Amino acid sequence: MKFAREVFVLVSLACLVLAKYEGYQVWRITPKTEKQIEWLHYIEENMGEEFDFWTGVSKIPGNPVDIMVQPNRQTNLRMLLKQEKLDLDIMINDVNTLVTNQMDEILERRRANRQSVGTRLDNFDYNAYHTYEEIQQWVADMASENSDIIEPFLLGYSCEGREINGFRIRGTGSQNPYPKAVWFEGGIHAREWISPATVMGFTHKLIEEYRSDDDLVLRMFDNIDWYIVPSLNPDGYHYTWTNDRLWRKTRSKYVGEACTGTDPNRNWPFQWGGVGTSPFSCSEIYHGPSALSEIEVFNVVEFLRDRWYEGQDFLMFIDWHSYSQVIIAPWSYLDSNPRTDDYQDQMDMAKAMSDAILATSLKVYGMGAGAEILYPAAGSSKDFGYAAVPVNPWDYTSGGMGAKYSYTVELRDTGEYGFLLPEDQIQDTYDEIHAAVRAIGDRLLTEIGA
Ligand code: 0X9
Ligand code: ZN
Repeated sequence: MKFAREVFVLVSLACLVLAKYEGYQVWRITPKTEKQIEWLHYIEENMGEEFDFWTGVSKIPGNPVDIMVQPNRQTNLRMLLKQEKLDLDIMINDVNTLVTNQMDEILERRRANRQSVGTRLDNFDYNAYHTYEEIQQWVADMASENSDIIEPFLLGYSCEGREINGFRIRGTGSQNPYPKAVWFEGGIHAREWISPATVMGFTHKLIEEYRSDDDLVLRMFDNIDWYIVPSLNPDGYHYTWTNDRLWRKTRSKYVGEACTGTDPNRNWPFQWGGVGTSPFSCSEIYHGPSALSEIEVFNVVEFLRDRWYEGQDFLMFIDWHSYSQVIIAPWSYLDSNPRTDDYQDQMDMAKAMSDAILATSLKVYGMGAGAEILYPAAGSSKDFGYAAVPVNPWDYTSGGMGAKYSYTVELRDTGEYGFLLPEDQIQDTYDEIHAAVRAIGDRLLTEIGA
């Protein structure tokens, strides 16, 4: 009965999704001059409600910008682009058909054979996208099936009251009560479905390797604690399954504000509200009414500071996103000279990741400091991850976590499907990232002398 109701809800809501993007297209625009970049910035800042910038305007001439354009704005934007002497390539000709077909395929498979989209661990389908409830179940099942090395935790509740769940992996040979630690979070942006799917996929592979006595993974788990939260924005993620596949933000709504949702990747306390953020609630990069206004972000800060207070030192912080295939280091809040003091080490680590990816799948992942290779974005997670812990760790509104290796990683692809990455690319994505995580483990172990 429960399944029938679930299908009914999904089918009826898929119709909403179907209606929403009729006539929408994704255009790629490649500015070649500073002036064209400036103009695109102006459009992003002032017409962000009409045009959904799937990727931000990069500082580097020659880097493309992908914009989703609604049908009644296409003629107008074409004219403006012509005036600015900017060409366009149509990346996705029919967003609606892509969304609808993908959703139909998912629902059809569920209808035809529920087993094939396993919801319990023994038949969990890592090559399918899962609902938030299924992700939660996966977290619980992973913990109970691997209770010798996995300890689940409740990070807190989302704005709409959903539990946000994660777990810590610590090998049975761990000697230290407070080993060095790594933080991985997925799904902070709701529509980036490949993020939770990848986090679950590579985690599963690592656990299997641990069980088969893989030397590197044994050492990784015995010497480092791995904290993993696959889906950090459950309300937004749920909304992408039920109402709007391309929703990005949280689902909080503030009195007096016109629109719902804050960009959780502009809501972190370090340098909150600075360059590359918006004070307007309808913007996709709305920073929220105050730092940490989003309970989902607050939960992470509180949880990590608690661990730090207990004596745990975070070496790494990765926020998994999509898309563009790039490994992004701090700083993001500085408009110029954004390289940190640890830039070289951060790039060496990123290079090890991208080499491992290349060797696995031949996919190329770029790297660099956020505000140098892309665009500034104050109040983002990677700056929080890197910034030093303040003298008073209970002051959540200042500083960060002091993780030398703090990144945003943008997963596949480079724009063919963008946020609508087909399920048949999930496995290749988590396989290449699994290789990157092994490379991370290897380097971190060397760094701590283990
Ligand atoms: O804009 C973001 O929050 C991230 N991109 S996404 O398409 N996943 O939303 C990237 C943030 C990277 N940092 C900087 N650009 N500085
Ligand atoms: Zn993102």
